[in-house]
Amino acid sequence: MIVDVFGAPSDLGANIRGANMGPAAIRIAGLHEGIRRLGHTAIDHGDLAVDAREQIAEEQQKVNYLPTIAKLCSQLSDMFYLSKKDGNLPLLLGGDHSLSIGSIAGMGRHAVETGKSLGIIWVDAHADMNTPQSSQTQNIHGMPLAAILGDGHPDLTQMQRYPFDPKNVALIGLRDIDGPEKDLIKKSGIHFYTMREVDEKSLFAVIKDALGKIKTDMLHVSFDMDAVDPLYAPGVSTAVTGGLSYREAHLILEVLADDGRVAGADFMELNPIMDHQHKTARFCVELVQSLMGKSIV
Ligand SMILES: [Mn+2]
Repeated sequence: MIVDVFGAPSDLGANIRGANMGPAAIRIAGLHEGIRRLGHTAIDHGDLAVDAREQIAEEQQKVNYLPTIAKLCSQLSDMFYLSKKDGNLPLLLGGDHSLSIGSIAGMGRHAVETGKSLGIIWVDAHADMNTPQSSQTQNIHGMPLAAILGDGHPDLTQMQRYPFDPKNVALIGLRDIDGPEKDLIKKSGIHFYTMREVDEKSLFAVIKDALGKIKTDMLHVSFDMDAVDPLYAPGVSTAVTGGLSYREAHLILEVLADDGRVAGADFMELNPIMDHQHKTARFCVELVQSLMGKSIV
């Protein structure tokens, strides 16, 4: 398998800074060796060119950097689309989670052109289902899943060519949801699994349930590092206690690898400023390896 690696060094979707350094930290933690050790080929396409926040602050602060985020997402959409056209596995290194609007738009474009169906497994402590109407902060990294499903800033929703069926979308790891967002999730028709479900039924039961319900040809996995408990992944912008354990995080990706339908992936929100001695970046590389077929024996 050929893995196309794309770095998106932007934290413009968040108000806490630092996720823009995520791609570098993941590479330094040994991403490429990790992929190659599994027998795959890693081709690094480098980082998107992202303006410094200070360069664009004055004109774009008021609109939460929407024009720049939309431009980056549209570039990522092209990159993911072309990677799929080559028959490869595109892998996005974040960067804040707003950038998944772009990677998934590219996956959707590929799905439309090839007539294949596409589902999403979104692993996250948060729902990322806010809309410009519901959001208290207006941070765009709180809105990507809603935008992907068609509700959000037109600059972000218009690039989605694939009409996602909410029944083909699963959110796993939830434990921190804004008040108005609760209603949006319930009304959306997506499958969602909170940490309570993970505790009650086991992570294995939860991911198997989601994969049983989502019967699409392809899956895109969007993994927010904050889904993992801060004990194992302290290097994120918005840490929430009570998350996935070390093994639960691996297991979800191991089961996805066995499933065989994963066609694209994002690993998002790694914030090296918050990290302890590179721990979260190294864990991120381990998780990428699990998704790419690394097994214990
Ligand atoms: Mn997220």
